[in-house]
Amino acid sequence: MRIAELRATLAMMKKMLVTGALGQIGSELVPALRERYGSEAIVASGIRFRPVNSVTEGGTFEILDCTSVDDISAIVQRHDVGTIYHMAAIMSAIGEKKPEEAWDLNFGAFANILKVARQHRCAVFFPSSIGAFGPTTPSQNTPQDTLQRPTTIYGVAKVAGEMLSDYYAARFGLDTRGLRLPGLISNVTPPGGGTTDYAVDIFYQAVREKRYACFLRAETRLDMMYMPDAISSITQLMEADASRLKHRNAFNVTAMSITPAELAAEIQRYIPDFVMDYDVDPLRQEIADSWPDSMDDSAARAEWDWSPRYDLASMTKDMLKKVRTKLK
Ligand code: AKB
Repeated sequence: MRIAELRATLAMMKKMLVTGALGQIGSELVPALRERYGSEAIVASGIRFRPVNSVTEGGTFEILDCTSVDDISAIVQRHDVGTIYHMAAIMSAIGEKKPEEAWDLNFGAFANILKVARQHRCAVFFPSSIGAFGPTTPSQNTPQDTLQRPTTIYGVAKVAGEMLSDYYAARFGLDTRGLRLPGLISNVTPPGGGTTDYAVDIFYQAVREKRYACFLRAETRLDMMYMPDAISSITQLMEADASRLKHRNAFNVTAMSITPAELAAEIQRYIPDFVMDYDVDPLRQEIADSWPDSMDDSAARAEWDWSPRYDLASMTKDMLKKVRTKLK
């Protein structure tokens, strides 16, 4: 076995820590990682409270406040962690209501993660976002490498996180990788305080009430992705051959570029009497208007073979099926 292969195997044997494991992505990432690598290989963590659910009961779960370097370091040492998936974050709309807190968590806690990762030579996954772009970014087919001057604290922290990740990779040889995720559509854990959350809420309201008041205007176009694709994109990137990666932080990834009106029309194919109203929230509309309409994800496709499975039609069909079962 060559030294590089031996190192890779040893790295694989170390554990994987997921922060923010009870959040929208974490609560689906943890079961997927347990399934893929074995539940003994995964350490899920969340701040402060421990509800009884599949994440807390299906394997190791630790209470972890990522604003403390010492606490992160203790868990990394105790469990012999080799990879950190840092999912703890405050979403864009909530971030505008408490910007200092959002900065401390979305950037400060991530800087702590990198510090600990450097000490213990951990690989790191960073979830950046379409929020890392701003009103001066080209909004159609947004290039991988382009102008990034976001106008939200969420976006400022994402750009800073992307840059600090690349700095640790270049300066300290750390294996940091990241994705610019679009709005995520899921049926396990509801999102909270995001600008793209309408694309989840609409399904619950369509099934329950056959009516939904959307907080974005009908024609607001944004990139979206179904959660199973988001989970695959994360594991695929982290397993990608490092020698093929020209970029690291962070890859544009998308699965569909849709408007509220288009999503409503797709839902009406299954629920013909579904009615969409619009009750626009000026804050979230302003944020959405500053984000791209559609990202170019060709770098991800070329460097690690990214390709989504779900489009608008297949995502809508599956979401309605799962939400109907859940609400029965
Ligand atoms: C949000 O709307 O804040 C998030 C995101 C696109 O990063 N879902």
